[in-house]
Amino acid sequence: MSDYFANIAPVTYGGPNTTDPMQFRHYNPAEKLGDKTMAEHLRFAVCYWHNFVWEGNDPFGGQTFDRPWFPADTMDLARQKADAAFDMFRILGVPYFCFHDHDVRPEGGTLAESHKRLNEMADYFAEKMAQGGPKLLWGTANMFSNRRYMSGASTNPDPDVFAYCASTVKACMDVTHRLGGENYVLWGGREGYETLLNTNLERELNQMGRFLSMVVDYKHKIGFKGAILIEPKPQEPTKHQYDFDVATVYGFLKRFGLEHEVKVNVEQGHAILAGHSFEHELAMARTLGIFGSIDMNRNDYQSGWDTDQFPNSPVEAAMAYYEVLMAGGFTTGGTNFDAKLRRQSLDASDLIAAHVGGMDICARGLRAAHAMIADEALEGPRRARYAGWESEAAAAMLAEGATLDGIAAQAEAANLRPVPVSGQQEKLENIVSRYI
Ligand code: XLS
Ligand code: NI
Ligand code: NI
Repeated sequence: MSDYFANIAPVTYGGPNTTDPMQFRHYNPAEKLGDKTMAEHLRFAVCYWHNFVWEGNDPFGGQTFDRPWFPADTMDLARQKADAAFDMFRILGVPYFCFHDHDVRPEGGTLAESHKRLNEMADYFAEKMAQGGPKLLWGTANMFSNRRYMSGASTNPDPDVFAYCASTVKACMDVTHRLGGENYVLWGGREGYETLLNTNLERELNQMGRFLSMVVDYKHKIGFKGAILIEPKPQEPTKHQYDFDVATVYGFLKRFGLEHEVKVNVEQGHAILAGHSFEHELAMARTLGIFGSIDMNRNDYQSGWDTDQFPNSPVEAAMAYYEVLMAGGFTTGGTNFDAKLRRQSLDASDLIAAHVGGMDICARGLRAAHAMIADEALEGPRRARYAGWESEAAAAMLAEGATLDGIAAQAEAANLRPVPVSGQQEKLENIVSRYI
């Protein structure tokens, strides 16, 4: 226990009319939607890094937050940080959390010392998890903050960095496995480049492919049953990130024969930076068979960088959960809040209220999505739009044996004059609004 959240009671469901900012209005964990409860559908996770590590700095100014465990450079402070974190998990009643190695332990003077500290913190977590604390949705390695990674992690020109990364990822996978983690995430971090003038793009891609193949081999070697997830992001920190978006990642996985081994963790803010909507990225992942998990946040539409704000749009959440449900819902994945406060939100209660609001937005979105699917509110019109393809003649055009010149001959003989049909976008948007 820490006293950081001492005056804050566990958050409960107050119903749609509550005006208490520390109560849920929409997230009612035990409420059933179809055959699952809201908690089972959403599988919320709180992230360690934005909440307990980030100090509120931006490019023009340093620390604004004043947390008792800062600067967290001793194991003692790391444990204080963990105490506060697990208190917050309990107050929010979230079933999962996520962390990087670097979030939870101060780096040691040697690799071995760093791993020893990570394992000590994992022991500390294990005790707390056994006392009813949340489970681990995913673990990951921070291979982007330290200057040793400035030219890449597995894509680094220096083979020593590649080897250092192997040791780091192995240690993080071991800890994730030991804590019963349900996924292991690799976000590309510095896997990209600033300028082609100094970059051998072909070599770097091959290094990254080899590294990922070895990660997959190691997963099987230790019997880790969770999913390996890549988290696409198009820019920031490097100008050209190799894991640009879902489609790019799929091409990469195909090239290295890993498309049945690795899935994606899709983040709303990253989708927007890639010039996509969140639902586009999720629909793409579902279609390609690599949908895994989501990082829930929202991005500023004007800024051009990853603002990691808490979600506040029920329409965007509805469209996202629509795709999650259409993909069959989460299996090992979940909803990780990869979201941070604004740097002026100084109070412990801001951390709680931000998550309460975010969880409510997701619950609202989920509820709308679930109802739209049950009523076929969108699938009905969508099916009608493609109904022409149900005729035998139309289906034959896509069947094995059909040829371009054969179809051309038929089209010419029938003297086809296709009649344009309304796409009805506004009517469909109105349907979505009705469900919110
Ligand atoms: C950064 C990413 C990062 C990953 C985990 O933009 O979102 O936080 O989720 O390394
Ligand atoms: Ni993320
Ligand atoms: Ni991000």
